[in-house]
Amino acid sequence: MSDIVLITGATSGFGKASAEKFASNGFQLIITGRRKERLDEIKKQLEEKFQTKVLALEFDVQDKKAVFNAIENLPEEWKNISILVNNAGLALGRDYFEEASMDDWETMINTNLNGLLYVSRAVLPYMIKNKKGHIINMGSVAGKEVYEKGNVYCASKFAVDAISQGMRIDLLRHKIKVTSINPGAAETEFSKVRFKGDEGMAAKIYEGYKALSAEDVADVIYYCASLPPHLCINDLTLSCVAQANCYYTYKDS
Ligand code: NDP
Ligand code: 8X3
Repeated sequence: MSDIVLITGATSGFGKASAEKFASNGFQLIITGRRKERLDEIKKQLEEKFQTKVLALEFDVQDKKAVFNAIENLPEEWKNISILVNNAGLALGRDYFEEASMDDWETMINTNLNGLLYVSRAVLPYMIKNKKGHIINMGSVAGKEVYEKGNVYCASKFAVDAISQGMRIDLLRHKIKVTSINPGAAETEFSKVRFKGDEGMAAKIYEGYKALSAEDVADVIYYCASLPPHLCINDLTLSCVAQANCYYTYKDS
């Protein structure tokens, strides 16, 4: 039987590209997201292209009940999840602290932090039972350095960093690997979501340099997931060659 990987936020960006990468390497996939039509389309494409099995689960990671309902009631043959990619997440707005929307703050905390906690807790019993598992959390360079107007998005990713460290310690006795992956700027739907559909503002973020692609990040996720059982990349930061950190990106004028 093939290994099963569960990827949250598989309707776009890193999650979608990772689904393709794992499917092309013979994994069975559980893909999740809120946009059902996209999930169904991706499931169909992956099954046709890679002759693998794909289960699509539609839920909002902020909704604790929905998360547990979906994962606890998986069909028996889908319960042996060996890899969890906690990828679903977003930034909303890029505003000074005193001007930012508190609703946006709550959505980021509820998605990037609480969502990751709920999905992890729901999946972990299967991994603990099998004494085998790998949790890959999507952090960010924004979880390593705080930039102007990044306030709560950065805080949510610093929290992912802390939770990854905590999980790694507490799950040692179950032989479960925990990896935190921290990409720099990558051209996905991320900025379109952050700027609430303003395509012009989103495009500006990636002007004058070649940002990471979703496929670049998926390759790194897959690399971390495909190492020998005794070897774990705990924490990995990557960026395009034009970006040194959150503050320095070399752009063509
Ligand atoms: P995209 O916007 O392209 O994809 C985000 C994914 O998350 C979508 O599939 C979306 O699915 C899902 N998602 C968002 N909110 C929820 C929710 N409440 N419940 C379930 N699913 C949700 O962005 P990226 O691929 O770029 O981002 C993926 C992760 O990587 C995020 O955690 C982001 O913070 C992080 N990141 C992104 C970087 C970048 O520059 N792009 C750099 C560093 C980290 P749907 O809308 O269907 O629910
Ligand atoms: C996304 C990267 O630099 O826009 O996490 O915060 S950044």
